[in-house]
Amino acid sequence: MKNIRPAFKDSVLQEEFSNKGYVVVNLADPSELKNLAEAYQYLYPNKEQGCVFSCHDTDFERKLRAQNLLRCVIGEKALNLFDTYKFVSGAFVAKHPGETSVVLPHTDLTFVDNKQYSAVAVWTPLTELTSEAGRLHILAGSHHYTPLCGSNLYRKYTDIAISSMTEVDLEIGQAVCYDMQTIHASPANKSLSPRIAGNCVLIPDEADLWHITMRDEKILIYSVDNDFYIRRGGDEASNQELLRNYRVIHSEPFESDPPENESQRNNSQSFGFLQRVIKRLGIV
Ligand SMILES: O=C(O)CCC(=O)C(=O)O
Repeated sequence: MKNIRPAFKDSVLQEEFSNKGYVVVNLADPSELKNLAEAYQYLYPNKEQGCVFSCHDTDFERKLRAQNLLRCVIGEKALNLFDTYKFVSGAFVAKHPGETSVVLPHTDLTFVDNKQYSAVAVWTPLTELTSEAGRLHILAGSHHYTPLCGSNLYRKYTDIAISSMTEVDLEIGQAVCYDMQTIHASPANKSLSPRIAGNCVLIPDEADLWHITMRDEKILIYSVDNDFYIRRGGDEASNQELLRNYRVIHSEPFESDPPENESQRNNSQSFGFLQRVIKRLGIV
C-alpha cells in the first residue's frame, strides 16, 4: 500500500478512510445546512432536469456565489476535521426527479499527486436523503486501483452495477468524505422532489493543485490554481484555451489498458483494467 500523507486529524477516521476510501462524519448543525438549501433555491429557482452540478453553471457570477456559500458553510466546517487542508472548489448537486438524473459510476478528476496525497470530496445532503431520492453509492476500496482522471480522460466503469456498491445513508448534518479516486455513483431520483447536496473539494495545504488533460496521445499534468477550477466551463475547447495560462509539470504517453487475452481483445478496449478492479474488489 502507498505511503500517503494522512488527511484526517483523527487517527480512527484516517484508518477507515485509508482502507475504504470514504468515511461518514458529523459535519454541521442541520439548521446551517437548511440555510444553504434555501440559498440554493434562491440562486436556482427554475425547474431543471437530470443531475445538475453548479460548477458547470454558465452564469459565472452565480457559479461564484454558489461556491462562496458552500465554502463558508461546508468548507469551513470540514477544515476542522482535516490536518492542514485547504478548500479548492464546491458545487451544489441537484438531482431532479426522473430517470435522466442517474449518475453512472466514475471517479472525480485527479486534483493532486495521489502517490503522496489524498484529495477529499465532502458531500453532504441539503434535503432529506431517502433511498428513493438517490443516495450516493461508493465502491469501497476502489481508490487503491483507479487511474488518473482528466477533463478528457475519463474511464468507463459501466460493468459495475450501482446496486453492487455501498449505499451511503446520511442524516442532514452528516457528510461522507470520499477520496476522489474512489468509484462512486447515484441512481435516478424516483421521488417527487429534487434531491440537493453540496460537494466541496479539499486538498492538503502544501500539495500542488493539478489538472490533467490529454493531447496528442499524451497525458499532460498541469499545475493550476483555484481560479482555474472556478473558471473552467463544461466544454473541452475552452478548457484547453484556459490551460494555456498554466505550466505542464509532467507528461507521459497515454497507454490504453492492454487486453489480457484474445477474446477480451475482440470484446472491449478497457476490459483488462476494469476486470482487474472488479476481481480485486470481489464484486463479480
Ligand atoms: O450527488 C450525486 O448524486 C453524485 C455526485 C457525484 O458523483 C460527484 O459529485 O462526483
